[in-house]
Amino acid sequence: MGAKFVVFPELAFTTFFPRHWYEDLNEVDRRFFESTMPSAETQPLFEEAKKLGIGFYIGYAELTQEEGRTRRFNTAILVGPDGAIVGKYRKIHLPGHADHKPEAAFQHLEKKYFEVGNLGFRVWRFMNTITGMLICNDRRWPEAFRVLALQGAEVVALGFNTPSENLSYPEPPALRVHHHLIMAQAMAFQNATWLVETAKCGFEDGYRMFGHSLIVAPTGEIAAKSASEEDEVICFNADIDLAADLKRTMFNFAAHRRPEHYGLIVERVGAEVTPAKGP
Ligand code: CDV
Repeated sequence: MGAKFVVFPELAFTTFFPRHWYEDLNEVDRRFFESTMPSAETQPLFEEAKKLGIGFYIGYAELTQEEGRTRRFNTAILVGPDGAIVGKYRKIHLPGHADHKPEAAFQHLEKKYFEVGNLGFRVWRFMNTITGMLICNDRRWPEAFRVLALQGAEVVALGFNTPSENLSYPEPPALRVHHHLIMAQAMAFQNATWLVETAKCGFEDGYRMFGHSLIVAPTGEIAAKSASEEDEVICFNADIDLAADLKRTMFNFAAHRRPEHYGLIVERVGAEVTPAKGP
């Protein structure tokens, strides 16, 4: 297809293991976490990409010794076409729960297995673009995209794992896909960036993932979308400058943003009812 940059899903080397409860964290580390990147097992991917001159984004479970202790992150890296790791992002919005819910159809234990990422939302000069990284649930939070856009992001890469079934309450899979699509289109347009979102799809461990990998243009239009729940590659020849007019006019942040009125966004976490007094 002539692709120069490939985006793989979140936790691409393993099953989405947070759907399972494990008592023994040593077993989890052994089966699912990477303590070096690349490793003997992952090196062939780096070599093949280098041979083909392809840069890539890939997500994995990262085991690291930092600040004198073992730490676990849900991580993504940006790898240049020369095979060198250019950037690292550790997932900040961790959904789910930390406790065992044996009555549930499956678990979502990201809060048990991972710490909140400690590297912030950053962008890198990468393959003649300015590229930022996010992971899965981050795509539901406008703040994450805006922080990348304020650093000039032209491309946002994001891998995800979203089950077709809602763990918390019954919801038709089509509605879940609808939310995925409207979020992606809105985030790309409002931040005038290209957005590449890559899914796990079909049945993994017997659990269905809704797929719908996307490439969204800064116009908010879907440029490419997977069509099935089978393995697929989607490709688009993106004009990185497509957003230039949008960034000069409607979303000229320097001209139109009013951060003096946005303070609550960083001061307050949960919603509190605080009605205005007076007219
Ligand atoms: N891997 C994820 O972060 N998944 C979440 C949950 C809520 C399904 C998501 O936002 O898609």
